[in-house]
Amino acid sequence: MNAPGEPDLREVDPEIFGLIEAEDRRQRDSLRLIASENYASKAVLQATGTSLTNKYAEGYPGRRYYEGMECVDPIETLAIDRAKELFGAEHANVQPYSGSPANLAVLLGLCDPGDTIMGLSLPAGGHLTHGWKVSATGIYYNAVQYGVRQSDHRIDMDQLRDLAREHKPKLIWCGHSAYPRLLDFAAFAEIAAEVGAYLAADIAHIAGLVAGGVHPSPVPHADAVTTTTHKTLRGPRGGLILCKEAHAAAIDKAVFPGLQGGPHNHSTAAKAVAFREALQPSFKVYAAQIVANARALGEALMGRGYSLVTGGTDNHLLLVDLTPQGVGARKVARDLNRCGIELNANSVPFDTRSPFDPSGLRVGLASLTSRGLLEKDMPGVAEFMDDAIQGSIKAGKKRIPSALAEALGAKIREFLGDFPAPGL
Ligand code: DSN
Repeated sequence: MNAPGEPDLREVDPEIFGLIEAEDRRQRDSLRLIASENYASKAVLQATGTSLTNKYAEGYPGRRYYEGMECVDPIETLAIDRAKELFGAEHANVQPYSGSPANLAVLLGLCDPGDTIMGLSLPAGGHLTHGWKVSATGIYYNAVQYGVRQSDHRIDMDQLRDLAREHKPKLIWCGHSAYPRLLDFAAFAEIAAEVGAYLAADIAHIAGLVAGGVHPSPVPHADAVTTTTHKTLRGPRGGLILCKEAHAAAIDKAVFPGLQGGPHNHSTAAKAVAFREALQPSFKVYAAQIVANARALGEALMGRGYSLVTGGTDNHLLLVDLTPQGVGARKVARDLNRCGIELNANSVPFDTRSPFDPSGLRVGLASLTSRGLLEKDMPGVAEFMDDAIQGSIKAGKKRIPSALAEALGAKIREFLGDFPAPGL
């Protein structure tokens, strides 16, 4: 595909080439437990690195502002058709650059600035774009936040109903970035209908589980559904909006020209590939395995004395609460990274620590499941985590000792040797 004699990346920019190679190695050698990440397949990565990046395509298939759409139009149409088939949706917009622009587009399409919206608060496991005060969604809209119950850390549907009756929102968000239980979309829809609000579901974290049939789908219940395509869904970095046909024109207009310019066609192609992969029967097995692995890791960690928010999980993630250990999670997460265990510190519900050094560790199983790990492998993962957490706690304010971090890192590399990293 190169012009004759055209040098490749290694020659043009050895510095960037070297850093990309190092990142490949890091992803191969680490226990990747960040709940919002995954390994995209080789086919998805191949579609991403193509000539499609050179092409502008403002507009929608058949209605563009540029010429030369012979290939881009069918690519976007395939992505749309596959997204609709995968989720059983009436309409799909595959152009959002990621999840945050997708959420903003829903607000732009269905609400007016200043309207009241509701969402699960960030400390309770919600997302910035569901109306948190520092996000545009909390600045340009009157955001009311609901939470989880103190008693069991499950979403407080009674509080949601009371707040909805009091504030009469134009739109209610359901969805999360750190909540380990199933969402009852029908119950959300009932409350939204009672107060005349739109229901928008952000399934960024669980889209792969919904597509794989192991989490209920919001599509029959919600006016609009947004997702990223790169988490449990295993696609490229990107976003997607599904909606009822009645909202299709408003949503499309909000994405373009409301918020975005030309779609990223290389990402659209890679989304189409990922949707095709997710339509295969093997994806159902994969999605079920993610949940089985998360449950097995949760059991193994609880067996080692760790406390989990809500006492377990129904989805791909666990929130380990380090409050009983009396330590902040930030330093522990950094020490784990030094050992080759990659996760993030996260607030737990009613956290008494600051969001910069919260009490929780968020742990997701999509990436390890993509490498082929099964329930039987989870006690080993728990042991690595426990050794690193205990080493970090013992080191107090100091870094975990290098000798321990290196020894654990070597054991983890050997352990992962049996599980090839897709795409790399
Ligand atoms: N940043 C993503 C996450 O980690 O959950 C959500 O946007």
